[in-house]
Amino acid sequence: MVTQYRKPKIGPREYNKNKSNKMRVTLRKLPLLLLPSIIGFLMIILLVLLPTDNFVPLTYAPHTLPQVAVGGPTISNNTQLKVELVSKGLKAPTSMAFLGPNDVLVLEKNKGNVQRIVNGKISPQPLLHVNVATQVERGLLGIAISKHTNGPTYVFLYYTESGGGVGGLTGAQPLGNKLYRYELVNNNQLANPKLLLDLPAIPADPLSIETNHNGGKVIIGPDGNVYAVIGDVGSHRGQMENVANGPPPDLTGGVLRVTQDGQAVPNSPLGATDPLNKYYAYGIRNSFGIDFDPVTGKLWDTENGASFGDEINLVNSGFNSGWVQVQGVWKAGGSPGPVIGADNNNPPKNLVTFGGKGVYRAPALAWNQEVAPTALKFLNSTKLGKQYENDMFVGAILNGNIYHFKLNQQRDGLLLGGSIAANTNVANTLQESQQFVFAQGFGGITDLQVGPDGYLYVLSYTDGALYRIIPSSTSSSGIS
Ligand SMILES: [Ca+2]
Repeated sequence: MVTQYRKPKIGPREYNKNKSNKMRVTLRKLPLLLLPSIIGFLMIILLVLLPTDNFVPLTYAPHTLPQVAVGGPTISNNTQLKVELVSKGLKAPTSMAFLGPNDVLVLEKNKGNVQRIVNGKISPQPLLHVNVATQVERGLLGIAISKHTNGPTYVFLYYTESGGGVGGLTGAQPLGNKLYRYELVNNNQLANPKLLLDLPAIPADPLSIETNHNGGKVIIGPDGNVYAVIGDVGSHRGQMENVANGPPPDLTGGVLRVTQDGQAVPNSPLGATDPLNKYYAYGIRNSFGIDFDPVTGKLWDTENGASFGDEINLVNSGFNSGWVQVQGVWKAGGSPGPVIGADNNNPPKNLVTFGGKGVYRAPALAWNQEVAPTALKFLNSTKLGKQYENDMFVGAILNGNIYHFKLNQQRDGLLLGGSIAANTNVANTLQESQQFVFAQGFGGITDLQVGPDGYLYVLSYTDGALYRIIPSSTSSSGIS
């Protein structure tokens, strides 16, 4: 995904198409000196036209996103499996978490609603509404659930809390990216919000139009702690982004970890001072996907580069992904620089290491051409066939694909083979990663989860739909 707006891509597809011809004719007649201000004005107009509560944006990130395939999404190379629609009618869904069998909570990015879908039907009233800032990647973004036997059921929500407007140029700045813990009360209400993390939501330059890189995925670790990922939040450039003489740790650019009460976890990898003690990993430009390997208990993430350098990473405790100095395996910049980040034994120079505690690791897979990976999920189930058990599935927002990867025997890397493995785990072309496409045709993917039924659930963004992947032999559940 891009660091700065790419003007031709930020508006809805129709808007760009209608405007482009007229713009070309008009612009030719104008003095070149006026161009910057005209372009600036057009960007403001486009921003004003961006997400509102009544409009499903095609711009989760500043890109044009895919529509669902005609005839629906399909499985690529396995006739034993099929895609089934579970529910539709969601607006810009971002994340989901299961309360129980056929009972799932889904977040709507711009409406700020926590919707509950029971047996395929969206409940008449949302379980909760929160006021969110909505521009570009801001919104209601992440959810995780933790049930306690004979105790409370906690629902953790990550969202960009509104400051009274949609933020940025069209209203008040957001109050922050917030991680709250709610309690499910009487099985029909989210109550008793407790603020666990109060994170930046305003760009490094408050007047900047960058409202991206808010991260937002939340997960409960095998240790019972809460993990949340946040990006550089509109180009913050501090120590957590590997700028040694930049601002001190500011809760941007990393995977954060706290207890379910919001406290730092003892023996944190990078240091004991607050807020460094809330970091589990850092050097992350932006991420829309984290999950724990059910076999090793280790964390993995997806990360988004700009126009190049999307990544899948094993995230050890103290992991440094290398941003802002390296993205993918390349020196970061407007285009791929020299390869400086492909060798774990020879990491990029001049990274911030916090006295050697932070450790760079090369991506398990880096894409040269962007797919914008989002959700990452290990299928801890045999319901789709023994051959997929505990394998990694990764969704993408730009092409609506689900990629399927097998891990190596040590489960610290991916079995990539061929030209990718030979080239330091880099897919230089999209064709090279095509062999890993497991399913396609979704309207951009924002989340993948394994249901209590052991099937793989897929949240599709532009068509506002929830699908699941089931054996072809399974009769339709009648859910729609
Ligand atoms: Ca990296």
